[in-house]
Amino acid sequence: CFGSTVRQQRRFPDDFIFGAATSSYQIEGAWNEDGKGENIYDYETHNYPEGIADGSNGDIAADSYHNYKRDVEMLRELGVDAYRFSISWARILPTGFADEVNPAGIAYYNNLIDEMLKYNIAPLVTIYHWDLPKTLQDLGGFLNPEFVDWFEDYARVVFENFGDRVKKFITFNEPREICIVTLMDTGSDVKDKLNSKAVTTYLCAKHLLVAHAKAYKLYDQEFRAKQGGECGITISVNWFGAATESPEDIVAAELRRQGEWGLFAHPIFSAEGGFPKEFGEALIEKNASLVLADFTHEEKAFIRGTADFFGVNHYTASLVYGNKKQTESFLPSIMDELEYNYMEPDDNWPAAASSWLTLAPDSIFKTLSHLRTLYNDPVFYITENGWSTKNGLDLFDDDRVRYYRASMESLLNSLDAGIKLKGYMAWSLMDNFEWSAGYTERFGLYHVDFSDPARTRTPKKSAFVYKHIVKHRYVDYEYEPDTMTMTID
Ligand code: GBH
Repeated sequence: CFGSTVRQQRRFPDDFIFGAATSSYQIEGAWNEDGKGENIYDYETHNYPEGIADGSNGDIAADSYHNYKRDVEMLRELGVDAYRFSISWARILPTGFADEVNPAGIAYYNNLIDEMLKYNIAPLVTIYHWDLPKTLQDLGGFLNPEFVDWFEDYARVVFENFGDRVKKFITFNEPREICIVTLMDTGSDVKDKLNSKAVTTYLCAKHLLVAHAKAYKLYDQEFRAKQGGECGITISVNWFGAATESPEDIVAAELRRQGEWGLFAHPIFSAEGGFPKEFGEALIEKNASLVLADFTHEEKAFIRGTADFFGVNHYTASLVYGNKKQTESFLPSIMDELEYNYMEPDDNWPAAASSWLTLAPDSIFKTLSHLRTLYNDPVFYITENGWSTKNGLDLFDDDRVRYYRASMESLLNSLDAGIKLKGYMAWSLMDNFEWSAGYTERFGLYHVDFSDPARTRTPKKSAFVYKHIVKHRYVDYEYEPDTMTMTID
């Protein structure tokens, strides 16, 4: 019953949006060109290179600042409908503040957007994908209550300049990673500031969510009528399943889900708003940090319902064991407080180059079904999903092909179940600076030669397979590219 003929009958609807994703710091380079300001990753990688696996940085990265036309050409080769990229805050607002706009920065994104629109490729713009202006970090970053206004001012500049052509905005990429994980393994300043105590996690979450809601309302009230687009947020939602049917495992898995993503999803998407209830209770028993950072009634109401869609970055899954404590805590603050239970992937799940990434069965479907029930059937986009291989010329990336095909089946399962899933963005269009892994882990559909000043991009086998799926709207397991030369159809 696993025959390819059976699977081939399942097709993606014509209006399902396929795309690919990147983020500014990971691809752009040109870190100090044409008036761009310094951001926290410039600062971190320059001052604490030991925190990056290969001591590298994003100074040049894939040099997309100079290669954006080639990037759009790659999107045309793939035949995708959309491209998700992010705006570098310090490139358009070098001081972080909106009173000084950098025309060269605005011009770069205008050129990129116009180039995409020439070929009917829709921009999906992430307003913030981790590269905070250093000036704002020096003022406390997300922990400063003023952050909400800095972000609203920045969002206004983005809507004003690009909203005539951009119809989908994502305020933040992965609040969990911003408030809990950011740079945690670089031994850095930013990490120490953000993670020294659990309370900072909750304060960060609170300010981030209020900032998101402010930007959403700004769009809704001042831009939507004339620009006609949508605004949402992207949260990293991996699947955390109970290891067994035992009550301990079930309770532990639920607590884990709420601590991993409920903290950020619940305030926006739940009917009651605020931090997840059980999670709050568990913490309040421990200490007062959540209480200190909890929302006021007004804030709860202000944040609730502020998303036209739910962007989900989904990569993997873990099994949670209620009877085993996590010995070494990966996320220092929040995990210690909650005494999170142990979790690990199933031994049988294939492992990627990244330690945290395995191919888990049908995990997109499991995740979306769960979210759909919890949050009253929202519109979803998968805004990231992808597989890492080790540094090297991995052009025949059959393990990435296997991962993408499995994801496609899980998307189809979600569509069959009636989940309002509108699109899928592969991470990533091309190899890029993989944060603390530097260039040692590669997620691209296109290989990038980082030793070549031209940063030549070469399609991998997965690019051909993805292109075939996008074009024919089904997964053909027999398909093999007959040449590794890409064309634009
Ligand atoms: C996404 O995060 C990011 O949005 C994107 O920028 C990134 O390139 C992509 O995933 C691939 O990583 O190495 O054990 O310290 C996904 C969530 C959270 C996964 C942090 C990696 C670090 C685990 N990420 N996590 S570890």
